[in-house]
Amino acid sequence: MSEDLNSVIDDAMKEIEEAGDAEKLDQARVNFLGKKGRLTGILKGMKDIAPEERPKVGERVNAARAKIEESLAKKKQEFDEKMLAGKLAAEKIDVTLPARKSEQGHLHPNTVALNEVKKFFVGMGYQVVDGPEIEYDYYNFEALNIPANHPAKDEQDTFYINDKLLLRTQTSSVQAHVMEDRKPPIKIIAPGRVFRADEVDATHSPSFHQIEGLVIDKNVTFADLKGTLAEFAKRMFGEDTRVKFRPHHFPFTEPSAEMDISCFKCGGKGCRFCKGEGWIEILGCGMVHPHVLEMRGIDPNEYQGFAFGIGLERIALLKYEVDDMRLLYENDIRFLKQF
Ligand code: 2NL
Repeated sequence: MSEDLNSVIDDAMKEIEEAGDAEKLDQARVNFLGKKGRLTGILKGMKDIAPEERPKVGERVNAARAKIEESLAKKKQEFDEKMLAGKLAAEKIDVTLPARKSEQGHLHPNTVALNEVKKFFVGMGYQVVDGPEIEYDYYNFEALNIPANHPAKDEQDTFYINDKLLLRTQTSSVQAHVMEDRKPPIKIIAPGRVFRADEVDATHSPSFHQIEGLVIDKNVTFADLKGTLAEFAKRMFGEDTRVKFRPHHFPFTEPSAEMDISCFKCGGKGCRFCKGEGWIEILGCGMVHPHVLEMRGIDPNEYQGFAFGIGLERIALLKYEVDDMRLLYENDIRFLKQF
């Protein structure tokens, strides 16, 4: 009997030691401690042992069971530790690796150009003002001295919502509000989206952006307008940029002009970019019409003003030498990324 028990322990130790994985280890447990296991067999054989021997044998069998259980537990822990180590190794993160870059968005060329324009005018002491895109007919046209029979008012050119409301065709409407709400001195720019019933082509879109400027104070002259816009042109297109003012007509300014800049590609000699002209038109401007001031309750004998309107897309296209406005609206990231 004692021989038998010792050999069971030895066999158990050997089998546990040699178990290569958790499954084999469990098999060893079943082989020795399971219902039909060898140790269980010995326990079952206790009934054949003399009663006075039983406590002693029982004690030895229990000790054997404890030894086998301990050995099983130890081996199991070894497996658990090995498995954890393997898992940790597999999930290891190298925190010293460079981060994977995520695809970043990009400022639209319009936004880049607008930021630059804003920076210039804010630096000159202008305030940036905002206003509604849906506007009263009155503020978009009449307040700006655009008479009822003016061609710009035609339904062909303007998106009307009803008799009184429309989508603003220029941001002067914002300035008309400001002149009503505030007393001079006024020094503002009004950037924003405007709408015209135009067909889409390389230079037209039913929705585009304008930046209009307005200065009203005592003793404001055309020289102030010229100096301001010449400086603006230099900042936007380079220090060597020269400007030229050509007489023009706008209902809301008198006198009115269009401003050209010397071609920044050829310096004025004439090239493909300026279509051989040497000059590129960039904005419209003028002295605020006395009638416009009067309508807003500003005395034209006391105050004068100058105003200008710049097409933002035009500036962006020129700056980035893009020849088709449609590219600005397609939101093709391959195009936008270049700026
Ligand atoms: C253009 C012409 C211009 C103005 C806009 C203006 C605004 C007020 C009073 C007087 Cl409140 N004038 N704005 C003046 C001259 C020209 O824009 O061709 N823009 C692209």
